[in-house]
Amino acid sequence: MTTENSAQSNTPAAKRLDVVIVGAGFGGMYAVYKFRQMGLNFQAFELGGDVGGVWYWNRYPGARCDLMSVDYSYGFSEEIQQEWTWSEQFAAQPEILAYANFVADRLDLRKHFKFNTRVESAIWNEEKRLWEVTTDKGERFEATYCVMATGPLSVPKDPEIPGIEKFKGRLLRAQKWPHEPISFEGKRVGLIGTGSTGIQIVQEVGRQAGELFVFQRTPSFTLPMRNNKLTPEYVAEVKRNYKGIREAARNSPNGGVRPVITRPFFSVMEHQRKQILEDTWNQGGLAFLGAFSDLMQNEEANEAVADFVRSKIEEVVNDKETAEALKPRGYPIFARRPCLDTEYYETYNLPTVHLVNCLKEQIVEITEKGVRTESREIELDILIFATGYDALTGALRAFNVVGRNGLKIQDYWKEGPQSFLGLMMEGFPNLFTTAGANGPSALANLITINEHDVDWIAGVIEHMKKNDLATVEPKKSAVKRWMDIVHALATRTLVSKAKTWWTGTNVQGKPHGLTMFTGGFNKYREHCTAAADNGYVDFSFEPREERKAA
Ligand code: N01
Repeated sequence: MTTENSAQSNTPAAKRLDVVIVGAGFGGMYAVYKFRQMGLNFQAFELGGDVGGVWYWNRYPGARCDLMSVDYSYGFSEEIQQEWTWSEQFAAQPEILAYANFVADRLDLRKHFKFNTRVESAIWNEEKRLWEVTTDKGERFEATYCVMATGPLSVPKDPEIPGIEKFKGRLLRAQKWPHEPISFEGKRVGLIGTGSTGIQIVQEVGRQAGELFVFQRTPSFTLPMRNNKLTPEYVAEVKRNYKGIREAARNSPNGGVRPVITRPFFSVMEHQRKQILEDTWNQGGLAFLGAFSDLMQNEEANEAVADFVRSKIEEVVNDKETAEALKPRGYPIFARRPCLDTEYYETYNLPTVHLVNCLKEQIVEITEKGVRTESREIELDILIFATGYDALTGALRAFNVVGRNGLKIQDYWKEGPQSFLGLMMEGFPNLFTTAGANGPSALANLITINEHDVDWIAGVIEHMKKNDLATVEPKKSAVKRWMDIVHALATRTLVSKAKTWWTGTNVQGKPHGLTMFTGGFNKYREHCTAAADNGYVDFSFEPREERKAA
């Protein structure tokens, strides 16, 4: 199908499509593949210059995924998983981006994307029962369906510190890192932010820079990654067993293969607890996170584990004051996303690496020369922001998404994101989100979630085609029921007790609260499967015929 509309004016004619897809991360790429298999007429858009999503943008030194590479990869294609070989247990950004490119080439996906293109608005046209989509290139599209594969972490957030524009040195943002190599040699470098991103930068740049000043407000808990190269024997074994590995991932709470421990903390004796913590700490990776079953419910157990990690910091960091400042306190361990590091704490033993404890010495402003705190001005050649994202809701709220009766997404989400299953919203017919704000989202493997969500969306589209249906949207009652589940589960976990992007507290003026589904990916999948298997009773559909007759 091609053009119609406005032949005479300057406004370009809208191209008619079945589906518009926004985003070329792992969700958008798989959507393109899936919809092409289904024979749909679609167009995909991406603001970046190529595929990869967050891995396209986040090229900062040390960027690495802390899910195992064999898990953090597509399961839908036997060819892809047999042909691609991971080199490390935890892959670094260049390898993950190379993987995204490999998939795009192998499946010939790139031709379906318009890159360097921002979708500016998606507005529901009630009369035509279509989404009207415009881009910053002045193009217009009309699509039956919209799939927003915009990702939970795609809108970077600068710190709320005055004077950023005054800085005369080089300002770098981790989430929009330049494509050319940056030399830190002999430079005075400042870094603001000590979440997963900041931690990865410290351990890398700390070893390169003339001097590194780490401006830390809230210390994070971080665990040893103990990364290793994958041997050919291990790779061969994995490739033989991918079918089982993917099946296990789809049935696991985190969407990856990790043993699920049922042992509560206080069910074993104190010396055994200590031994288990030591063993899992030495094992590395996410083993420590899964040492006991009740760490996110039992505050006393959580505090004991937090104490164990604090004792490890003390063992490693030579300077007592620095060690003390690095010890996280005042929130449960794992309530901020745990990081996996490689000699992060050891970096602070270098004479050139300095921790600036912003809880004692607040940042006042950014100046021409560097950063001014309450007690001094620190002169810098390079200043890096690793200050996180307007996460989960930021991407959709950043453009003009307008549903039925002029309902804006910003208004619908005024009190926080709401949806049915994180996939669809009442009042926004035929619009889907992948890895949405009310699904397991950032709490599980995002590739597993994205594949699942695209498959589920494809199921709805097939159902509508088969039954000659024009629109779908969840019923108000279904949205309410889902959000009740999400909120009830949120009260049972200690995750709600920290100020993080998970709870929206990192962005001024954003509604606070844990809106992700904390019941685990496997349970989420059960809910989604049931919503389809029960004949989509939680959705309202409009038949194609009815409107024709009216
Ligand atoms: O962002 P964050 P991130 N003055 O929001 C600080 C994924 N990820 O980019 O907590 C001083 O966690 C802020 O301090 P505070 C992963 O899901 C994965 O690091 O507000 N500091 C905090 O320390 C992760 O959770 C991987 O007190 C200021 C930091 O900036 C998510 O991305 C790697 C400040 C922001 O931390 C986001 O992580 C990297 C100010 N004015 C990222 N404003 C892996 O897979 C903010 N901060 C390994």
